[in-house]
Order: sequence, then structure tokens, then C-alpha cells
Amino acid sequence: MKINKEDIQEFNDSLLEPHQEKLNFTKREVTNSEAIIQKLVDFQIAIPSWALGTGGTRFGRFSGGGEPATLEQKIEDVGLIHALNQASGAISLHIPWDIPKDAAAIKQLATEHNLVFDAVNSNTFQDQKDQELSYKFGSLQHTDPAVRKQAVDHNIEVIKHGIELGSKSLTVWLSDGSNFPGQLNFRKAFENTLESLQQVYAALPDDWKMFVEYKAFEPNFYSMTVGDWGQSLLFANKLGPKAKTLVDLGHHLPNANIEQIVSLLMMEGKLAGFHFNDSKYSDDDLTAGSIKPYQLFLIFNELVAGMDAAGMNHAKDLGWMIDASHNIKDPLEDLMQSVEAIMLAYAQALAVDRAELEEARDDNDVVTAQNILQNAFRTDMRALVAEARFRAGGALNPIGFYRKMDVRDKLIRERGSATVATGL
Ligand code: RM4
Ligand code: MN
Ligand code: MN
Repeated sequence: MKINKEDIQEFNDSLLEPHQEKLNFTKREVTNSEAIIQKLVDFQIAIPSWALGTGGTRFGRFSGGGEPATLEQKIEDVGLIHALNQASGAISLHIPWDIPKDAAAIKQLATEHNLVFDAVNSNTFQDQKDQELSYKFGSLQHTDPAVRKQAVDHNIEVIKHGIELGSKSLTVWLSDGSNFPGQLNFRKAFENTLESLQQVYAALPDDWKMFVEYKAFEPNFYSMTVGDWGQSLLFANKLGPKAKTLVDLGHHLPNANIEQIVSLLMMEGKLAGFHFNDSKYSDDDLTAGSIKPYQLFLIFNELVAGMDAAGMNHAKDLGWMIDASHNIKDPLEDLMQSVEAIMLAYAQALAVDRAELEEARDDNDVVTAQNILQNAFRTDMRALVAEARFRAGGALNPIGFYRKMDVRDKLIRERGSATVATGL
């Protein structure tokens, strides 16, 4: 289904007056409001093709119905989100879950929805039906060179799909590692992985990047071969300038200082981008900003500082993506909530007076430094985020509109309640 522009307009008209009041109030409080709104209009967060259906846990899966069964329908869903928030103008594909059969037609469909293709993702953490060799004991790290070759070939295949669609990066997330002490020679596993990654790297077009994603645990529980940002950075440095470290918020040990990791990776010019989600315990893949919004703000505070220090384009120079799972919420509503939370954290970070903060730091004025950050975090930026959406042609209240138009019911009527989207 496609969203009617006139319907959005009519809906916005009914909300305009209270919105203007809130906006005027915020503008009085936040001196650089206009600059923030402009940055928010430009900022886009990619939606992964595997997050549009209902997620599950290893105990069960409760579908809400109307899930996209095909890649075309997934593109439609992201198009829907983007029409409402004007901030989700990209889709990220996972291969082989979503192999475009007719790349030109898929690209055309995406263009009709004002979408581009973000990073393509390889999958060597599962065995596919027709696959010759198993990844049970790893892929790029495997002791058997034939398995490594199969995994390398798969990654090169993924790059080819990406080229056809206009992607500019490959994300490699490996589940490689070991479950028990003694199982793996860490150094051999590292060297095998490096050698395999080098072969994939050699197949990257000049204007592409390779995102090396790390994860501390799961599905292997004793060791992960790309287990933390140190290991990822080792690989990225050895591979070359096109390889960078990708931070997925849920992939750390409890209480890791992610904002510090981000700050140093940016200092080294080695931050690739982000997979946003939130968690209470481990890789919970919950809605961004739903559990630790202050942490999300602190991360954006470092991102903005680091990007500005390096003269980077906030919207284009790093990869921004949501990587979440939706077990009990409507995936589309959940994704809209994540985008909103990310935008709010970004807006708050843009409001931090960096000169004042540096002065307080130089003076070791801890109280002022803390206050500067907390004042920004406690500023209500919802009107600025809504205004950015409004100016770009989106809905003042995307979830409100989605519910008013009964979008999910319409999708269920269109697609049925038994469709199952590929993904985890
Ligand atoms: C992993 C990781 C990857 C994603 C898969 C589906 O935990 O976050 O980014 O590709 O899940
Ligand atoms: Mn991820
Ligand atoms: Mn994950």
C-alpha cells in the first residue's frame, strides 16, 4: 500500500496549532534550533530488510500478521516508514535472505519509494539448504580451507549483488568463535580470518567500504573471533583504509563504555558506523533508546564531536542503521520509535555547547561539564524532530497517522495473517 500525501497533510493540519506552540517554546530555549532542524532533515537511518517481520526468541514467535513475504513487500514497508518520517530513506539487505532476482526492477521499485540501498550484509552464520560445506565450526576462521573459500566466495557474491543495487559497503558479521576452552587455536583462527577477509577486501570496488562488526558473545559463548572493538580494529588496520569497525550497541559486555569506544575509533578514522538497538542484559535487540536513552545521547555527543573535529558530513560519512528485533510490537511502529529516539539523541547532541564544555573540562570543573551534558539531555527536542519531519513532507506524528489509517489492518488484508518474513 502507498501513503497518500493529501492524507498526511490533512492529518498534519489537525496537529499544527499545538505543534507550533511547542516549537516556539523550544526555539526560545535552544539557540541553534534552525541549524538543528536542517541537520535532522538531512539525517537518514537505514532499515534492515530482516527487521520488518516479527522477531522471535528461541522459545517462540508470535506474528502480528501482514508481514512482508517478498523483497518487494519489504521495500514497500520501508517506503511506508519513510513516507511517514522522511528519515528512513535506505534499506539494508541480508544475503541470502533477500536476494534480488531482478536487480534493475528492485532498484526501480526502491526509487519509486525514494529509497537507496545501504550496506549489504553477508551471512555465514547459518547453513543454507543447498550449501555444500557446513559453518558449524566457523566460516572465515575454519580449519578447512575449503570452508573458508566457500565463505569468501559468498562474501564476494554479496558484493556483486550490492554493486547491482548501488550499495557502497559490505557488512561482515561473523559468528565464528568457540564454545569451549581448548577448542580453538586463537592465533590460527585470527590468521585464517584475516587471510579470508583479505580476499574479500581485494574484491571491493574502489569506492566501497568494508564494515567489520564485532560481538562479544553468542552464538559462540567461550570466544568470538571478532569479539570486541580491539579485535575488529586489528583486522581493519591490517586490511587497509577501506575497512572500518562497525559498532552494534548490543554487542558489548554489560556496562561497556560505548561512547568512549566511539570517541577513540573516530579519532583513528576507523569508525564505520552503527547498528542501533537497546538492551538491558545482552544482545536484546530492543527499540533504540527504550532502556538507556542517556547512553544513546552520550554516544551521539561523541559522534557529533568526532565528526565535527574531522570535518565529516554527519548524514553521509558514517553508516547509520537500526538492527533490532520486534517480538511483541508491530515492527513498523517499533522501527518508527527507534528512528524517533535516534533523532532525539542526535538533536540533543547538536545542542551541546562544545566550547563551553571544553572550557569546563580544561578547568576541571566537573560540575559544569556534567550540567552541560545533562541540560542538553533534559531538553525536550520532540518539536524540532517533528518540525524536521514536517518540512520534509512527513507526518507530525508518524505512529498516530499509522494507527489512524489502520495501516497494519490494511496490510493484513492485503497479505494475509500467515505470511512470514525471512530473517531471524
Ligand atoms: C547479528 C548482527 C548482525 C546481523 C545479524 C542478523 O547479531 O547484529 O549485524 O546481521 O545479527
Ligand atoms: Mn548488527
Ligand atoms: Mn546483534
